[in-house]
Amino acid sequence: MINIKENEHLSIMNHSCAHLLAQAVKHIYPNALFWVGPVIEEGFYYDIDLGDETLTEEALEKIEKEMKKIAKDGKRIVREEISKEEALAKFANDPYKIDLISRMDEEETTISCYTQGDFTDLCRGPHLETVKELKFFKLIKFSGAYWKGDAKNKMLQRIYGVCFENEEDLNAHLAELEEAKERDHRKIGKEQELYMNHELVGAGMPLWLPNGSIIRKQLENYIYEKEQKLGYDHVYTPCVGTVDLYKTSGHWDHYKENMFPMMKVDEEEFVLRPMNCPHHMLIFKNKMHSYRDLPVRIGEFATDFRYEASGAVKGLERVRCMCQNDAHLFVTPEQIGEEFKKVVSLILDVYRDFGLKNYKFRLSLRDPEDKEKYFDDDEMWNAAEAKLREVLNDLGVEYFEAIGEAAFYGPKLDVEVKPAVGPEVTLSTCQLDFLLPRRFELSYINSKGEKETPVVLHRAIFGTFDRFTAFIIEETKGRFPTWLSPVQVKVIPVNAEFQGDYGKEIKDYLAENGIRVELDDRNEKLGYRLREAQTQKVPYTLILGDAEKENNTISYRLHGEKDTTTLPKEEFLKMLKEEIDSKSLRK
Ligand code: TSB
Ligand code: ZN
Repeated sequence: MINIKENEHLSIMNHSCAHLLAQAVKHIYPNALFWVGPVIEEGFYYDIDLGDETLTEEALEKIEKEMKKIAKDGKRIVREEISKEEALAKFANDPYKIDLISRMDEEETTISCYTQGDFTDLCRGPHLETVKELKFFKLIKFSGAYWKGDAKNKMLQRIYGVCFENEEDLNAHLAELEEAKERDHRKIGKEQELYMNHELVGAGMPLWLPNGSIIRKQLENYIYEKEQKLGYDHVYTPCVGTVDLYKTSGHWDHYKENMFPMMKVDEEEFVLRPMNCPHHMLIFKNKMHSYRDLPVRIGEFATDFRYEASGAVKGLERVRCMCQNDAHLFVTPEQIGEEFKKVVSLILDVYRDFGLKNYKFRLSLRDPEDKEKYFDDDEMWNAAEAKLREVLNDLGVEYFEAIGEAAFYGPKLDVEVKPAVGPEVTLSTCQLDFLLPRRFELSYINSKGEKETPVVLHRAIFGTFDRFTAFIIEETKGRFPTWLSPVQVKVIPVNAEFQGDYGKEIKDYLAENGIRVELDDRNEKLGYRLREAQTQKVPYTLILGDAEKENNTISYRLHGEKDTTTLPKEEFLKMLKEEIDSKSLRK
């Protein structure tokens, strides 16, 4: 998809189109007041106070029509510069503009306004010469947006739109948006009954339905097996901790705004945990360690709670209750490189298994100029950062560096992915930490018999099962590989009266052999039942008629194909098992 913000001319166009939108809104809703209307990657939006009015699809169409009319009329867009006092006087009746103007820099003595016909807006510009150039635009959607993004403030109406230079570009963009909507995990999640939300449980607290739970269990088994082979020790720990635990870790001071509030039980003060590191630190500390035991790798599928803004919560991708595929690796300083390499190799391995290609590695380093922001140990930082780079180069991994993006406690590597809808998010992460082991006073005995502090690597390969599932749904468009599919085979007797028993026999045969199979022997037309299996994206559909029944065979059709193949049931099972065991990807 074209990134409007990165294209200078399209940016200007979209910005002018935002003004056009505001002008049209003002014609229809004379009392409307305007907050900000920035250009974004996907076009533009404008946040508008419509008083008690709320928008509808019809209203959006009406606004778009008015925009076309104004554009055709073709007024020039005129820039004017005024002083701060003049601006305050000009917009005296507009609390939003007053807010903007009064916060402008004292040095900013002149303020620019842009006028087109009967509409003037405060704006830095630049803009097009005339609204006539705005021909190929579309209003996309609207939503509520709190003023300044703060839930304590008034809810404004946000209208999104996009503008292009020609019709083809606009149509191509609209088609891409349509496609993105189709693969949005929230849509597929509903269609395929993967998860649900309920207001009685709460925002950002998904309930995994049986189909989604099958996928999650497969993911758990898959990564558990990999981690076992790599020497991880899995544990179970409570999803609460005392406030003191999080004071010791430093989260209480530095992460509190992302946490659910404290609750008191008897004399103890608890929090729902936002991270599992403190628990794992205590497990490490539970016994003495020698350098010979290191690395110690403590893994857990751990439930965490984070206070994400209500506006940011999104399907399975950004939740308030999540399950991390977490581990903390305790290493000697000399082992950092080798252990980091194992983590990156595991990430690559997993992404290969899932056929994922659309991702980027981001290496977050400290800004050497800004020492205040980072844990003070130059030597440690320099050595660690050099090591991480070296590993990535050794593995031939492409990555980009984000200077100044490291955490206070160490550099990190993240994997960034782009969801169907919305901005990029982090999936996998591997974070070096020099500080937490000190805060918990962890130690091991080194080869000279002295006490030394280990370094910790925090890592989550899937990130969370929640976010990874969201991403897999969107990448596969709900056509999961057979090993992940909630239903792997659908058995359809052509006519339940004649082949119903045979259908049941085949279903039982496959089920007994560990295949997830459903029988559709409803009294519905064959075509109807086949179409339903298609919509459910079941990998294999078995069609059983008289010939199959007589010869003890099955005829299968792969999802999305018309041809059928006939095989003895044993051969079909063997083929299917091989495909599942090897975790083959769908073609
Ligand atoms: C890796 N302490 C480390 C851990 O040891 C940690 O918590 N890191 S994290 O904050 O980056 O979170 C790990 C991963 O969880 C992220 O990379 C991201 O993929 C996922 N994640 C974070 N917030 C959310 C959320 N609100 N919803 C779903 N997944 C999330
Ligand atoms: Zn951690």
